Amino acid sequence: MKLELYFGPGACSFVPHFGLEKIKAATGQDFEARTVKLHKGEQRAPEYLALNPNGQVPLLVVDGQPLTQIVAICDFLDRSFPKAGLLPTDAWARSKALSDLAWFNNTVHPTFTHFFMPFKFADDEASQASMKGKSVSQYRKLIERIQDMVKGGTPFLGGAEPNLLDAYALTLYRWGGMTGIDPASIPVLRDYVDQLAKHPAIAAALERERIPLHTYKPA
Ligand SMILES: N[C@@H](CCC(=O)N[C@@H](CS)C(=O)NCC(=O)O)C(=O)O
Repeated sequence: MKLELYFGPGACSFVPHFGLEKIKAATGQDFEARTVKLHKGEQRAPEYLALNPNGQVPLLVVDGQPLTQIVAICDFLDRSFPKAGLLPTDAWARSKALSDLAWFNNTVHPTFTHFFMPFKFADDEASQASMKGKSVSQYRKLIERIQDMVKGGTPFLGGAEPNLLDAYALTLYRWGGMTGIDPASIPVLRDYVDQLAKHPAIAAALERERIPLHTYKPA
């Protein structure tokens, strides 16, 4: 199978990126990683839009066929490579994990988007500033809920080994630093992320994307 992942460094595409690294380690199935420079607008280039009309990452091209949306990509990777341990195998536990993955994707993630790209939602500066302020406080509450989820992990959301949920939690933690969330105020999540970063598949994806784990800069 030929797998090509289009990713933006530090973006939500980190989730399938981790998944593909874990698949490679578990099965030997390789993938090609193609960088999309989001800050340069490469996601809006005609050739890219032909593959993904949403103009976003991630995009997984499987034997020439494009697949978009994190939840669908994760489901495909897990079903195709069950030995990689990307999601639980038990039907109920798998659906619960997909439920959390969907919540990360359709609630936590868009809250950050309102902070990071307010211009997508309003034209005037006052509305954008107001939206950014509101989304920061909302995002903190959501990150605290993720910290609560992590408290129940053993030691990861995926159990003894990190799974796709852990890769998304790490991504959302990194974004939290950009919104001004001091890691010292979420010590359980910070320590969990530090542990997570030691896992070979997480470490490999962080290295290829050349991104720091902690993004918080005191004002
Ligand atoms: N629901 C989409 C969300 C994808 C998304 O928001 N991607 C962001 C990066 S995290 C992106 O490509 N943004 C660039 C843009 O919108 O111009 C998915 O699951 O794939």
